[in-house]
Amino acid sequence: MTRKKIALIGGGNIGGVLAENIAARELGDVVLFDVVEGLPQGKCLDILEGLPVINSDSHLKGTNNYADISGSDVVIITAGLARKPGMSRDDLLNKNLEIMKSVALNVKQHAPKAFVIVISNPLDAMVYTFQKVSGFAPNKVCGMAGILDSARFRAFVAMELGVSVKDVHAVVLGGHGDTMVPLPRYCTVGGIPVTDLLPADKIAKISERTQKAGGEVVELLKTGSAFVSPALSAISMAESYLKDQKRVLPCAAYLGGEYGIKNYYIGVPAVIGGEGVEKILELKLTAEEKQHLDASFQAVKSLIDSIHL
Ligand code: TXD
Repeated sequence: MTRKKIALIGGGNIGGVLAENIAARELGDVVLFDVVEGLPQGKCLDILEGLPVINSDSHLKGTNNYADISGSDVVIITAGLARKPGMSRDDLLNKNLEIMKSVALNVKQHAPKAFVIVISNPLDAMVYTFQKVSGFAPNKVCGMAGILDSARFRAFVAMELGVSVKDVHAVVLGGHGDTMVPLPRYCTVGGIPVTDLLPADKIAKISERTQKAGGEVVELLKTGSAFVSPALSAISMAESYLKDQKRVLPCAAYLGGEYGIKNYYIGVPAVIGGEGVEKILELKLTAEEKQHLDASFQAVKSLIDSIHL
C-alpha cells in the first residue's frame, strides 16, 4: 500500500489548516506549495515538529517548486487572494483568474492523475477555470463550497434546537455566493424534517444567515475570510476520494445536463469515490426551489461567461 500524497497549492490561512489536519489524521503525506519563500517551509516544519506529540507519522514538505508535487493523488487549491471587508467573492475574479490559470498548467504538468479540489474564490468560476485550462476530466475536478455552506446551515439549526450537529443533515445547492440555495425541505434532525421542528420564520432566518455567513466572518476578522471550516470541508472530500467512501457531498461539480445545466460547475449533491465525482444526484425541487436554483445558476453563468479562456 503506497503512501498517499496530497499537494496543497496555497500555504495561507486555509492551506495551513489543511496541512495540519491532514497530517494529524495521517490522511497522507503533505506537500505545501506557495509562491512566498519560507512560508510553506516554515508552516510544514512547525507542524512536523508537533506530530510526535500526537503520534502522527505523516511527512510534510514545504516548497516553492512545483516539481515537488509530482505524483500527488489529491491536489487542493487555495492559491489566490481572500476577501477583505466590503468585498464580494466576485471582486476577486480578475486577480484569482490569472493565478488559477498558472496553477492549472503547473498541476497538469506535475500531477496529471490527481483528483483536484478547488477552494479559491469566486469558487464556481475558479473550478471551471481550472478544469478548462488543465483539460482534466471533469469528474476529477470539483469545487469545495456546498459542504461548508451546508455545515453552516447545520450548525445554525443545531444551535437553535440545542441538539447534536451529528444528527442534523442538510443540503445547499447552487453557486457559492449570496444566491446559494439552502433547502430546508431536505434538512432533517434525527430523521425528522426541520420544518416539523422550527417555525418558517426561524428557518428563513437560518437560511439567510447561511447565505451571508462568509461575509459575517470577514466582517469580524477584518483581515481575511473563514479558514478552518473551509479546510475541514475540503478534507472530507479528499478523504472520500482517497478511501473510496462514496459519500454524498454537496460540491461544485461539472454538470452535463443534470438540473437542466450543461458545461458549467455549480453546487449539487455528488457521490465522491475512488473515481472522483462518480454520480450527480438530482433532487426533486418545488417550483420555488427550482426558481432559486435557476437564479443562482444565472449568477454563476454570467460570471463564468465573463471569463474568456
Ligand atoms: O468555501 C469556499 N470555497 C471559500 C473559499 C471559503 C473561504 C475562503 N475562500 C477562498 O479561498 C478565499 O476567498 C481565497 O480565494 C482562497 C484562499 O483563502 P485563504 O484564507 O487561505 O487566503 P490566504 O491566507 O491569502 O492564502 C492564499 C495563499 C497565499 O499564501 C498566497 O501567497 C498564495 O495563496 N498564492 C499562491 N500560491 C500559489 N500560486 C500562486 N500563483 C499564488 N498566488 C498567491
